[in-house]
Parts: sequence; structure tokens; C-alpha cells
Amino acid sequence: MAVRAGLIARWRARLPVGPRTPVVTLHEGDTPLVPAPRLARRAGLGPEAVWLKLEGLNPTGSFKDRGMTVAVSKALEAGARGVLCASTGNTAASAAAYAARAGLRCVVLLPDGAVALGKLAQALAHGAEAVMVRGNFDDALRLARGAATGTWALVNSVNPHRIEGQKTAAFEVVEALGRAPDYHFLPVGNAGNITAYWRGYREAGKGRPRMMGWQAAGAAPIVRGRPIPDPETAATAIRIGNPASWKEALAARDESGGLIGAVGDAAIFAAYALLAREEGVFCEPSSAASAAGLLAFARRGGFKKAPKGVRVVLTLTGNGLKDPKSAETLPSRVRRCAADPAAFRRLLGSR
Ligand code: AN7
Repeated sequence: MAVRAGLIARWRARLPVGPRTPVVTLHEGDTPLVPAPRLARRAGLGPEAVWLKLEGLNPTGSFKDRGMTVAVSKALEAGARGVLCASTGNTAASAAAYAARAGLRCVVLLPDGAVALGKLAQALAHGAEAVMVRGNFDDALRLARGAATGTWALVNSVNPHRIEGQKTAAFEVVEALGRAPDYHFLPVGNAGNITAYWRGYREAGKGRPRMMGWQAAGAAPIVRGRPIPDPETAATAIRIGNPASWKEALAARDESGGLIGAVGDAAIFAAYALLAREEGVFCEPSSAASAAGLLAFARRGGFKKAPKGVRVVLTLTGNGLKDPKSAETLPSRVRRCAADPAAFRRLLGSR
């Protein structure tokens, strides 16, 4: 089989597709799993303990493509004329790209003023019709669910085909490590992805990690045990107050012996900077919630009883390039220089 043929080609037998399903693919999946030795050291673990699943290297720059290839293929098979979603940005970018490829209309409902620039640019570039909702993601999802009838297919993660596609990330992790990791850290927003990984690990049948989900402290309904009417965090991808897969996330947590915790924006942005500076990996702020969660868990002694040879995987869900405004808040060093060799030499010599 061709390298990176797309995840339907690769995992067809484990996905809800048949011989008549028209496959809409951008050859998503097969993302790298890279070691993070400096992050591991900061967590008090050995250099081969912590691995990063770089989902930002999918075609539209996030893990959403795994779900979207299946959801849009199934929508086309069912005779849909258009796809519809609410989104904090990445789902919209992915839906727009796959809809463009399938020749379907795409309407995206976005919380007005709370979507990262790159994601909006992607959705518009692919020809999606954007609707800016005066409200948050939860309001937008309510509108989308209410309107998804007839020839409109809803491609949010309440669509079961999304979860099916996204579970393949767990298959890849198991393949890369030879077994499931002991812990899997990931950010939690609408809680589709934690649901998908947990299903994937169970189906892969090579061990079960503790599922370690992380919400932003200002948008942590699962941690607080109640919906948050006005979620707030600069990690806009996970600015969600009433996750659709709440029950499934609790099941993943409890069946795996894991936890769902909260990390503040300061910790999220510190982890975002650390991954970029020390590991050479530029993810978006929401993705860094997994690394912030790892450090918080380690600091409170979570790995005290961890076996030697413990394996920890973090999903970095989206690419840092999606959110240039957040990147501008990172400590940085910029100087101006005349277009003159002597001036530049002087500048190089000074710190
Ligand atoms: C980078 O695009 O909800 O818990 O509408 O974009 O499965 O929702 C995005 C979520 C983590 C949370 N990291 O995953 C959307 C949307 C990134 C994200 C999450 C999202 P879920």
C-alpha cells in the first residue's frame, strides 16, 4: 500500500465503510510519534518515557481530519448535499477542506470573535460559508443540531462517524510503541477525542492506558461537575462549557482509572512555550494543555508509583501556525538593523 494512503485505506476493516462508500480523503493520519526527552526530564521521567503524537501534521493541521474523512465520506454515501458544523475553529477548517474535495456545500457556525485567525482563513479559503454566532461554541452547536435535517449532514463529533475515524490515532500509537502506553494525556473540549482514543485502545487490544484529560480552568465543566455558561480561556479551541460527549468522557476516565483535570491559562501558555523552545514542536495553545497536565500531574507526585519503563503519550492536537496571535505573546527577541554589513556585524556581536 502507498505510504500515507489515508486512514480509510489503512484501517478499512475497522471502520464503518463499505465497498460503495465514496472515499473522501486528503491522506490524513500516519502522524509522527516523537520522543520528548526534555519534557520528560521536567516531569521527572527518563528520556524515553514521553512521546508526542503530532496531530498538527494532518492535512488541515489538526486531528479533526481523522474524523472528517469518515464523516464526509459517509455523508456523501447517504446523499447529503451539504455539511454543517459548529466549531471553535479546527472542525470548521477540516469540514471545509473535505467538503471542498467532495463537492459539497459547507456551512460553519463560529463563536463570534473567539476563533484563531488561521482556522478562519482556512475555512474561508476552502469556500465554507461562515456564520458568526453571537454566543459561544455551545450556543453554536445548539443551532447546528437543530438545523441538521434533510440533506444537511452534521459533522460535529456527535456524528458517530467522527469518533470512528478519530479512534485510528490510538491504533497508530499502539503500532508505534508495540503496545498501549501506560498514560495518555490530551486536551478535552467537546470530549470527542478522549472518547475516540479510549475506544481505539480497547479495540486495539494491546493494553489500556489511563486516560488523562485536561480542560482549561476557565472552561472546565467536567472537572466542576456542571456546565459552565460563560467559558473563558485564551486556548480558544477548548473554550467549551457543555461538552457533547460528557458521559463518554467520564466513562473513559473511570474505566481506565484515569482523571480529568484543569490547568490554568498561565500553565497552558508556559507549556506551549516550553514545547516550542525545548522540543522544537510548535503546537497551538489548546494542545499544550496536555503538556501542562503532564507537568501538573508529575509535580503532585502522580508518577511516584510508575513502573520503570513507563510510557506516556501526549496528543498535540493542532498546529501552532493556526494561531499566530497567540504566538506573538511568546517571549521573543526582535531587533531592527540597517541594510549594512558593519551594522549587522555589530548587532551579532552584541546581546
Ligand atoms: C486543537 O473545532 O471543538 O475534546 O470545534 O481544536 O474532541 O473537542 C476543537 C477541539 C483539542 C478538543 N485541541 O477536542 C472544534 C473543536 C484542539 C481542538 C480540542 C479541539 P475535543
